Amino acid sequence: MNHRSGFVNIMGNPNVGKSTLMNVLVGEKLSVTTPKAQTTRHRIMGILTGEGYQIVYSDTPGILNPKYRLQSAMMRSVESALDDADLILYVTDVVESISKNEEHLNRILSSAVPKIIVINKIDLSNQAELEKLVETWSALAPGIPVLPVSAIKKFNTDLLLREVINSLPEGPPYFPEDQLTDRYERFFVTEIIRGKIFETYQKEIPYSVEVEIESYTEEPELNRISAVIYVARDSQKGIIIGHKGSMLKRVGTAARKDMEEFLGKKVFLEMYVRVAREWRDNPRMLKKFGYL
Ligand SMILES: Nc1nc2c(ncn2[C@@H]2O[C@H](COP(=O)(O)OP(=O)(O)O)[C@@H](O)[C@H]2O)c(=O)[nH]1
Ligand SMILES: [Mg+2]
Repeated sequence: MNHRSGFVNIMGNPNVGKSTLMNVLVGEKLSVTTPKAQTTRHRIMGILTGEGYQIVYSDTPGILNPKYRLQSAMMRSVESALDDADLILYVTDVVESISKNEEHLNRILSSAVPKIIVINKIDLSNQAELEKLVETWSALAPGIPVLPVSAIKKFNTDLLLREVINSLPEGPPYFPEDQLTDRYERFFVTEIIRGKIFETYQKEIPYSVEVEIESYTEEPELNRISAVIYVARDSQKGIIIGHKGSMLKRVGTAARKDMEEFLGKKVFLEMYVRVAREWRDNPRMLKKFGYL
């Protein structure tokens, strides 16, 4: 068989498990996954090269109706994912309502790009419920394959991989075979911190935070990383830091551990908190953070 390659964009509503699924399909933890919606803000590529194929996955932010300029920028990256795909994995799960964001769903379903509908989280369902759900999706999207999986339990994910390969056009690899992603270490380091912030703080806080790496020095024994946590309001600064710095310390320790695992190297991590008032609506700041 000839070599197959292509761009596979993972789309769907927030929190259905898009990032978890991409990490499983690629076999690396590239994309931050948390129980909270809207963790993923950028498009992130995950490249899987195997015998006779190369798949370039893109994990995208979940579909939403924008409230901030930040979210409009996130939605533009979703839109662009519709244009440049050889295959779309439309991810849904066993709990979300099919009619959620119906308009976007219809746009995706009616686009000319080949698609696979992936019903994730089947570990939370039972056989009878699942059969009904598969039937409903098959009726809604005639001719489009519907595949139930569990990203967390890695159930049916090998089958999904086969389906993806078979759906790709013939073509040469786009990236060197050892390349895993289009992003640099710095990006993953900021994402690790953002992920820990999502896990540590409640309510609006994680959504008000952006992380920037101020300096990144690679020394033989360790990487020295200095990061700034930006918040949108003065009052949020104290919350991030916590009593005598306790919260920030917790974030730092957890983030450093993950970084060391990811980089296979010791890390010295410093973090500062700064206020960038209402940055989510500030075009200059959005540009600085790479959204515009
Ligand atoms: N039970 C179950 N939970 C899952 C599965 N896949 C993802 N999740 C959880 O769903 C939540 C959202 O996952 P995430 O990948 O961040 O979703 P995204 O917003 O679509 O990227 C996280 O808490 C995941 O652990 C699955 O197969 N089964
Ligand atoms: Mg995500």
